[in-house]
Amino acid sequence: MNYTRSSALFEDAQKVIPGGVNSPVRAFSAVGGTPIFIEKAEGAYLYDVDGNKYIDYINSWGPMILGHAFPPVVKAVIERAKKGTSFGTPTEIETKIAKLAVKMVPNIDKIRFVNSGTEACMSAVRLARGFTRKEKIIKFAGCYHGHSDSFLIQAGSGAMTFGTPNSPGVTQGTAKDTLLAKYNDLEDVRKLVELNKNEIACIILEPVAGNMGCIPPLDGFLQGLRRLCDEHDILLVFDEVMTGFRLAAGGVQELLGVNADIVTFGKVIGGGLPVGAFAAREEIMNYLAPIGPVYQAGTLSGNPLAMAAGLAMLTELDNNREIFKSINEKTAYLHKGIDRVLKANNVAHTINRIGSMISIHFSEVPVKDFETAAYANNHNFKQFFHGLLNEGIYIAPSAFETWFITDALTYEDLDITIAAIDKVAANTL
Ligand code: KE4
Repeated sequence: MNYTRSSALFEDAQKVIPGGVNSPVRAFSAVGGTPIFIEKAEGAYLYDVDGNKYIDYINSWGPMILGHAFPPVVKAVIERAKKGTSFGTPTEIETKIAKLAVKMVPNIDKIRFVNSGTEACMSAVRLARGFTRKEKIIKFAGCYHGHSDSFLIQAGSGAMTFGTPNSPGVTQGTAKDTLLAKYNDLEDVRKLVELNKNEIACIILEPVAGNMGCIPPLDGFLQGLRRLCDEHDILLVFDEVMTGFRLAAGGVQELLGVNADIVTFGKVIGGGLPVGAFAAREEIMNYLAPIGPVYQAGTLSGNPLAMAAGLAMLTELDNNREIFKSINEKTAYLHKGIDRVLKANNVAHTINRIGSMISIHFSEVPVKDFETAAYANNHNFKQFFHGLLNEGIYIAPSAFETWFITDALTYEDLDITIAAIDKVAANTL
């Protein structure tokens, strides 16, 4: 592959944008090499500035579940743009997408739109704290909820149960109110709850983790958290930014039958434009300004242009529920093929999959939390990433990400991908 123009553009970008990127993971720091600059995308394919074509397994980190430049979304955006993009006033289209989301997702009465998953999760935690009048939160090592200060926390050392900042700029004052638990370890959560009686506002988690690679909850884990929250008057917050409108029309609450108190969304809900949202039963959502005391706001929140993209996307998913079956079957087919060729090449690996989320870990240890995810062979992953890139297969440039499957993929694309993995495994792993 020739990356000449991408390299020149990267050089140029770094003069005026930190690291040449507007989000760190895009800089390929975890895998090395020069990030590719994309010129355009359509369906399941990316086309970079050097004219290389890729089968895309990132899909803008999840939103393009129906493929890039999905015609109904493009049409909606073009039509809407002609009427003006944002007025800072209420518009009917916000009510339309809100009603559709409330119809599709179980156990929510009201929804508030924001502009990113980070904003959705940050607002959800503030709402939980305001509603319960308690200050501490529990999150899980390896779960990512965006870059709000309360989430950029790592486990405290030794006996400390509270977290410490994992980024400069996050204060100890903030970190002390975030407790870190081990994903899929109910006992660990129970201990933290007992140690911080009547102080915990919420437990926030990715109900299916996607930021440690894909890690489904062990049987009983979500149900156990639900019980714990009910026993201790703690709100359960499902961060469905990645899983929402992907693992089912109603997300993980529908798929696994466990109800959260607050649910956050992003990615798919915006159809590729910047949209996040958080939702809950009326009693909780009515705590939000202007009718309640918890303040939350945004200049472009619910702007008609982004709402038009999101409404077109959700309408398609709501009217064609067979999409979820189709995308899950394609992911299962891919899983089977990758497992076959990695085994044939004697490559130690584990594949985690649920619905259309899948990740490959170069380790034979079952990956069920951050520690076991971190145990995998990262050297192999780097080789694997670049080998596939060279074959025109674009996967996430980090072993701690999930592959995002789009229904625009054909079975021929999947066979090409499996054959490329076979070739890379034979030659470089
Ligand atoms: P954004 O603020 O990036 O829209 O959403 C934050 C977020 C919240 N919750 C979950 C479960 C998420 O996965 C994310 C963002 N996901 C990453 C990819 N794993 C976005 C990619 C990036 O940071 O550039």
